[in-house]
Amino acid sequence: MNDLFDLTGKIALITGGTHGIGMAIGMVLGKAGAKICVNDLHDAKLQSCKDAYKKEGLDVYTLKFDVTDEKDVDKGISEIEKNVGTIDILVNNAGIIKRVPILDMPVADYRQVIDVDLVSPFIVSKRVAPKMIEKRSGKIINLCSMMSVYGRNSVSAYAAAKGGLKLLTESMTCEWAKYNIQINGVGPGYIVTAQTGPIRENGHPFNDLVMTRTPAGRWGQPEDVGHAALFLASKAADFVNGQVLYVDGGILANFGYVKGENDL
Ligand code: NAP
Ligand code: GCO
Repeated sequence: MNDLFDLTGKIALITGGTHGIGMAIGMVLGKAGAKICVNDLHDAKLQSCKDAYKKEGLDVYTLKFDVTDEKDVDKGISEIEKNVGTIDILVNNAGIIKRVPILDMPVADYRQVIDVDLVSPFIVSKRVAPKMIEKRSGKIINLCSMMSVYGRNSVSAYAAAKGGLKLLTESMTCEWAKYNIQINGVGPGYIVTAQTGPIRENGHPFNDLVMTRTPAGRWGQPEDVGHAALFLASKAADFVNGQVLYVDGGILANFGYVKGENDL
């Protein structure tokens, strides 16, 4: 049974994985036996990521490249192929959010979010997939969101990107599933990371909303998402194609539930 989740011999790239959800996914896959590679934009973050892995008794190959820059991605992935090997598991995790109402949002900011959250999974997957096709084996996991299916005020670019990413996941599946590549999304709910720092502060109305509307009654932890990613990266998911697995404590399943108000 445990063999189903054993990733020994597999090489995984987690984009933007130096902290938060990406780091948790990398550590979970690393503990399952995979060799983990992580990229980011900043040397200091790559170094602190290395230290964190070491503390857990794990090894990580880190390198700097920008996922929105096709040439940089090509150079970075060539370096991984040369020094580590070909990528078996790609986790398109790098992402940004800008919480600005539409009327106040400069077009350049809108474009930047689309570039990181929607264009970069296209760039990185397009670079990695040919070797997976050759090997007739591979897993691609795209970090989607509840905003892949719902809008919310002030996050228009993010929602447009994550909605698009869900459909890019489906389109990749249509083109590549026949090569035994499984492409799926994981859709975190509200998770404790730097990205949600500003809306988690005590007394912030959004914190109250998450706490009262999430049936599980808590924010998610990055490891919650890591465990779902392990399933999608494993043999156990070899016939799971083009899905988004939501890891949200039930908030998407919930219509109008407010803790205390309609508990029977
Ligand atoms: P995070 O803590 O902000 O981490 C995002 C990572 O992406 C950072 O390491 C960041 O690097 C990296 N990154 C951004 N732009 C990049 C670029 N151009 N090239 C390379 N790396 C880049 O976010 P998180 O909360 O862990 O989220 C991870 C993913 O899950 C994102 O796609 C996010 O949208 C998604 N998600 C998060 C939540 C949540 O509640 N937290 C919910 C749903 C979906 P730097 O730190 O160096 O800038
Ligand atoms: C927000 C949040 C979300 C989450 C997540 C939800 O402002 O609504 O930051 O966008 O990060 O993507 O699934």
